Amino acid sequence: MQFIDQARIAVHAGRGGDGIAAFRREKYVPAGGPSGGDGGRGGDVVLRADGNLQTLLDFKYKRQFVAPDGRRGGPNKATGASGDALVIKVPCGTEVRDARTGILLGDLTETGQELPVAFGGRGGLGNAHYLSNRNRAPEKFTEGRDGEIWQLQLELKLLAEVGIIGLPNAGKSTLIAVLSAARPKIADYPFTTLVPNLGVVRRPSGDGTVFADIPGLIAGASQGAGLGHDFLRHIERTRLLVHMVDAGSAAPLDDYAVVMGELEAYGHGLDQRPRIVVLNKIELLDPEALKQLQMELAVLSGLEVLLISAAAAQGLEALLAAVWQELGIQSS
Ligand SMILES: Nc1nc2c(ncn2[C@@H]2O[C@H](COP(=O)(O)OP(=O)(O)OP(=O)(O)O)[C@@H](O)[C@H]2O)c(=O)[nH]1
Ligand SMILES: [Mg+2]
Repeated sequence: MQFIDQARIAVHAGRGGDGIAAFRREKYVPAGGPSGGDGGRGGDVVLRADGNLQTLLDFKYKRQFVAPDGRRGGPNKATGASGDALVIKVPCGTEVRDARTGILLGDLTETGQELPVAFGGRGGLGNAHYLSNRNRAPEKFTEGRDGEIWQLQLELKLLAEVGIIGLPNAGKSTLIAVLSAARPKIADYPFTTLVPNLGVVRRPSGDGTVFADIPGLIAGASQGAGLGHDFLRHIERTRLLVHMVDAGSAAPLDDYAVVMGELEAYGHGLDQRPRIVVLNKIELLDPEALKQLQMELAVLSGLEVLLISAAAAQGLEALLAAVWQELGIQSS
């Protein structure tokens, strides 16, 4: 399932260092010649694809990137140090456009691939450059040039890694709303969600993982009933499913079985996909009944059953810890 993550950033390459005017002063040399060195180049700004990043989340917080300036020239024709290139890491698959014209500047697909996006200014020339037969003692030098400044539009087609599935009204949209910045419609009737909602959930490490809230599955979905097939196709590309069961439903175990039946009927290995089973709306049951239900569902699913209340934001830390563990992402 794809969804576009976007960010707009400004990149400033470094300014070139100024050239200087200086003259040699040496013992026994009567008239020292011009010896002012050139300024160093300003640092470039370079984007580099990094396979450890999944989203453009970090660019929501930092949008300005400034590479260091070149240093001034020195005496004795010493050239100033160049500014180091500023390397900005982006996820693989990031498309880079000039924000003003929309022109595609590059597409960073492979880890390590680089795209220079702003060139540092040239250093100025020191007066040593202006020595001529007519002028044996030039005072002239030039200033460094400004580095380039660009506004860039970054775009990334996100793949949902985690799919939230369950019957209509289980609370899937409520969960993605409480975990991410996504604001899907939530309502007390089935089929509120008609197209998948995606949300970026921050990992312990700071980057994000994309969760998808899939429209409710019902019996016959694998044959196209309800919102049907299309959504099962979306789930195919996720790495992990969070299977959500409404604890307040009349028959939660049947609800679970219906969804599993549809995953099996659809095929493509969906029923083998790593899964986390979650009972939602736990505050609707008294503790005894809840414990009983949790045990029965664990037996039926053969998996540990986590307890949450999406609406009351309960049990979410344990759920996320389980998600990171399943995805092989280090917690802290
Ligand atoms: N009591 C209680 N109600 C909840 C909880 N989570 C969600 N709900 C309610 O359950 C109803 C359905 O929630 P949604 O998030 O829209 O459910 P959904 O699974 O996305 O439903 P569809 O989009 O129709 O498939 C809403 O009225 C929510 O407020 C919870 O933890 N406790
Ligand atoms: Mg929904």
